[in-house]
Formats: sequence, structure tokens, C-alpha cells
Amino acid sequence: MSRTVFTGDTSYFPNIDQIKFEGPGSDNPLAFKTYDPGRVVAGKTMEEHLRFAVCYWHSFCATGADPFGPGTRVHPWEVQGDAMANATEKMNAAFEFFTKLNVPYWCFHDVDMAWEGDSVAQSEKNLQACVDLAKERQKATGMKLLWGTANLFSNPRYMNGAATNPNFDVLAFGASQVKAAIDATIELGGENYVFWGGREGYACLQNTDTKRELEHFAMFLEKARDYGRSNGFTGTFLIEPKPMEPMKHQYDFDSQTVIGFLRHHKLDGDFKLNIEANHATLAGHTFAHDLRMASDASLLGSIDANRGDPQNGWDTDQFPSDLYDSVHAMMVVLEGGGLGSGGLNFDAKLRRESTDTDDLFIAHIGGMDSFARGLVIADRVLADPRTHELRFGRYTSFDSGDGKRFEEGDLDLQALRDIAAVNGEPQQISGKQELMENIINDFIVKGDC
Ligand code: XLS
Ligand code: CA
Ligand code: CA
Repeated sequence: MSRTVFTGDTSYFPNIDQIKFEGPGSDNPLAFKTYDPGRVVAGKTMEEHLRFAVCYWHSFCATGADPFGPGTRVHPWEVQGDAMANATEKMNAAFEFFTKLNVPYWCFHDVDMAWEGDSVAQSEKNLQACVDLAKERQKATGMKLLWGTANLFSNPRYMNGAATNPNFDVLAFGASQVKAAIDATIELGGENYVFWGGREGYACLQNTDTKRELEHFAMFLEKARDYGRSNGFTGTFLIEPKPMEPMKHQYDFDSQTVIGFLRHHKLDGDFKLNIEANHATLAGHTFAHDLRMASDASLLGSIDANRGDPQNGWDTDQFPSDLYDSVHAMMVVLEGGGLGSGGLNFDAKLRRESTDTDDLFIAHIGGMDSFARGLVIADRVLADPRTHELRFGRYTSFDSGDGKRFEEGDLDLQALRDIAAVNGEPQQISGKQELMENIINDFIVKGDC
């Protein structure tokens, strides 16, 4: 399905038309080579499987600043002086971009769209004015909101965290932003609401009451959940794990840590995980690992599609162009039955050195084609009987006999010992990792996608 292209009074991408599928033979940098929204793979269209979203913050707010220097991109939609005029032009640029790229979804933080007022009530009004505008733009174009969130990490008031801040007044202030952001998400028909606990953690273990902070964190999430549910939010609440940066340690370290936390506090009925590739690698895992852990727990909610750099130990948020990553990720997604109400949000930013207007399109097109190729190849790999055999055939000793009795809990430690005593040294069975890897490589090369 294609969305109605939106342009405000000023077009910010005047030389770019709606991006179309031209196929693998095309060398047009402004065309999809594989992503063909209507193409059916494994029973669903590519658009239905991949549910792409563009994020507001990296694409329309950030200018490429890093700790060593200011931004390198001047956004033509930045209007000096009037905050509402500025927000309107930024939104016009955003909706022009979304619809020309032809993605179905977008995502925002409260402070990406709106600006903070000098009181809670004024900030709420500012956000509401932007929500009204976004609602109009959504209606005019057919764009949908994948998720909304509140930024509880940039403002200096959150330097010691929000829900885990030692000062109750900061926690309450954070709650006011979350309430407004949930209201905005509901009003815009958002399918999910995200919590990324950027400063929910510590810089110094010795001055932190970690037990109390984690209890506050769970209580905060519980109250946010209750508010959302009683105000008509039927979507999924998502927690986005990340191990560190900006803090030395963040409580939502990785998939398995968050799963344990959600289950411990009985929040797993309403919350799932939003897995970001670069956060998984910062935690010392692969992207696919964190996806698999979430999927195994039936808690894979959504994906922030990006990648890190193997030589840099920080969150570089690069566009996802590594085909292995997208194949491995889509294998997990397909096996788990899809993304449900989640999607693939490009939480990715242009390199500081990429300064042309068309770079934003080229970057997203590359990310979308990577995941479309990942989808096609993953489907072929999974459909090959060797894949199933290599993964699940290794466990056949648990399908019957004593192995089955063990799984059913019928063998105690003494019984296991007696079986070992009778059976003796186990037969060596190869894991055949290289064969598994070769099969994936073969499908990548054979792929006519
Ligand atoms: C930062 C996070 C952030 C969340 C939303 O590292 O990725 O962008 O996705 O607050
Ligand atoms: Ca993210
Ligand atoms: Ca990130």
C-alpha cells in the first residue's frame, strides 16, 4: 500500500519523488532493490512482516553533533524564534519524508515534536498542540504511529535518573511527562508505548541504594500501565534494554535481565521488549541473541533496527546494512511468528560526515532493503529441512525413553547417575556449526533477491 505524499507550503525534499521498487537490477540509489511492499513471503506481504518505522529524533532533530564538535547538518525546517512555527515545519518535513519513503509507521519522544514549557501545564499544552497537528497529518496521509515515548534522560533534572531518582520530586516530574506522552500515544492511535531507561541505573554503586531504586522503577511502571489501561490504551508497553551509556550501569541491561525483572514484578502480561541491535552488542551479545531470548520468553515486542561498529565501544546507531545481522534477526522473527503490534523502527542516524539531503533517503532505503533481503533469505533458510535437522535433531535423545522421562521430571539425580553408570561414556555427536553457517551463506549467494 502506498501512502498519500504530504508536502507543506515548502517542500523540504523537492527533488525526490515517492521511492519505488525497481528490483535487483536497478542501480538507482533512490529506489528499492528488494523491498516491494506488496510482495508475499511466508504468507504475508513484506509491508505486513517488516512494519517499518522512521524515528523523529535522529532524522529531524539531531544535526550530527558529537562530544567533540557541533552538528554538520543545517535543517532547513529549523525556524528561528517561534517554537510552534518551528514544530510545524519540522513535522511537515517529517511527514514529507515518511510518505516519500513510503513507510507505514513513525515514532517520537515528547520533546522531539514539542518543546518544554516553563511549567508542567505549559509543557502539556505544547505537546497537545503538536499532537493535534500530527493527528491531521496522519489523517491526510494514512501514516500510523508505531510508538510514542517520553524523554526522561536529556534534561539535566534527570541526571540521577527519573523513576529511579533518589529525589521523589524528580520521579513525580518524570511521571507527568509519561502521563502526557501516554495521552499523546493514545490520541494518535499508537500501537505501543516505549520505556527506555537511559539514566535508570547508576554512575557510582557505592552511593546508590539499588534495591530501593529497582522497587521504585517497578512501581512507576505499574502506575504507568494502570493509567494507560484505564484510559483506553490497548497496545503493548515496551521496555528497551541497554546495558550502559549514558550511565555506567543501566538496570535494563539486556533481554534476560529485563525478562527476569518483568516476571518478578508481574509486569509481563502488559510489557514486552523493544530490542535494539546496537544495545545488544553493547551488552556483549549479538542482535539475534537478544531477539532470541525475548522470543523464547514470548516477550519480543518490537525492534530498533540499527547497528554498532565493531571497532567502537559505544552506541553509534548506524543504519543496518549488515546482511548477516538482518538474516539472523529475521530467522528469529519468523520462527517466533512475527512482530505482532511491533515493527522495525530505524533508531539510526546518518554519519556526521553524511551531509547531503538525499543521504537520509539513501540510508533508510539501504536499511529497508537489508531487512527485506533478510526476510527472503531467512524464509528460505528456515524452509530447508537441513536447518530444522541441524537445530532440533540434536535433541532427539529427549524425545523418548529416559530423556523424555527426564524432561517430564521423572528422574532424580540418583536415577540419572545409575543411567550413566550403565550407559558409560556418551557417543560424540558433532554440532556441525560450520555446516549451519555454510547453508546460510549459500542462500545469501543463491538469493535472487
Ligand atoms: C537511546 C535509545 C532511545 C530509545 C527511545 O539509546 O535507543 O532512542 O529508543 O528513548
Ligand atoms: Ca532505541
Ligand atoms: Ca541507541
